[in-house]
Amino acid sequence: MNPAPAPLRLAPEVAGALAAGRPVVALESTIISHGFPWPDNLAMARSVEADLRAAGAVPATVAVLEGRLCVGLSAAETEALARVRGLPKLSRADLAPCLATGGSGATTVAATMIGAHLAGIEVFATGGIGGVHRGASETFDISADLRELAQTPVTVVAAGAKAILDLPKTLEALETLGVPVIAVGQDAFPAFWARTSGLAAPLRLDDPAAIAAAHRMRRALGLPGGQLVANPVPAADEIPLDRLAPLIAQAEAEAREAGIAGKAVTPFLLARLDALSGGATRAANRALVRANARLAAAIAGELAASRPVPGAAAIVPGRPAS
Ligand code: PSU
Ligand code: MN
Repeated sequence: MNPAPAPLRLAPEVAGALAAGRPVVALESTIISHGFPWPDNLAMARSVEADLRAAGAVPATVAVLEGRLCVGLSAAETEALARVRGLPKLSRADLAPCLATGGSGATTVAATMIGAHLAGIEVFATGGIGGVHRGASETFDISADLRELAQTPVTVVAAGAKAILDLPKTLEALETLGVPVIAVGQDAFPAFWARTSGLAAPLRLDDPAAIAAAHRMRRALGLPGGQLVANPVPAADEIPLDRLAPLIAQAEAEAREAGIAGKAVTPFLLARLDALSGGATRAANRALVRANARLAAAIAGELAASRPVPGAAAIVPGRPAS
């Protein structure tokens, strides 16, 4: 028996752009519902969409609304998502049960990659991916985002992985999973609010065209999965690691004391750092998401420009003239 089609809903603007081969960039909804407080979350979502449009790409925010996997939201839907409290946070494991029961929820990096790929979108901009949490040898807390990057062919533009994580272990896990981790404009792996983690990035490509070519080459080789493009936070907005470190240590200690576990860990730590830094981490987070959107638009533009014209004959390798 053939499986039923996925309950996918593409916004008309997104469907039109994809059909015409114009650049489209996916955005996640967990960053709206769990990453920023109201009303900053709505302001952030609106500026990121505007940044994408200004750079010539169509924004496609992914979320589950009443049993449908939506790719592209109306302004009213984005606002409702930003206002509602206690929305489920959906990762790969949660997607099918939520859709099957007609539920609603916000998609993480992993679930957004799945929605983007089903819609035919190859580039996705966010803040920072999930990764291996500190203390993971005890808690086993490793984000499903890492495995998703290994299996779903979407290029994810992020400011590295969040500095609340164990970054050396996160890089090791990505290497094991065969995920290209590509720093942009520098050799170091960025640490979300800070431009550098002090760790070398495995790969570096400074040009959106080269990143797009590497994305295409992975497909040409028949390799599953995407790439992590690690774009450092703009220098004017960064919070250096030495200033962050004590705040992260305190937020972590509070999380342990409060018994925070599972999906609640990342939103708890982000909210505590926001308070402990007097809003500085939130301002840096907003700046880095916007920078990532601009880079993602450039990569999507390169992919669109290099896409074969619909209906054109496939290029066949020529025989040497005899
Ligand atoms: N980037 C941000 N803020 C966020 C997130 C990313 O700037 O809140 C979210 C993403 O949805 C990511 C999730 O997938 O945090 C990681 O959650 P976890 O550690 O539970 O996998
Ligand atoms: Mn987790």
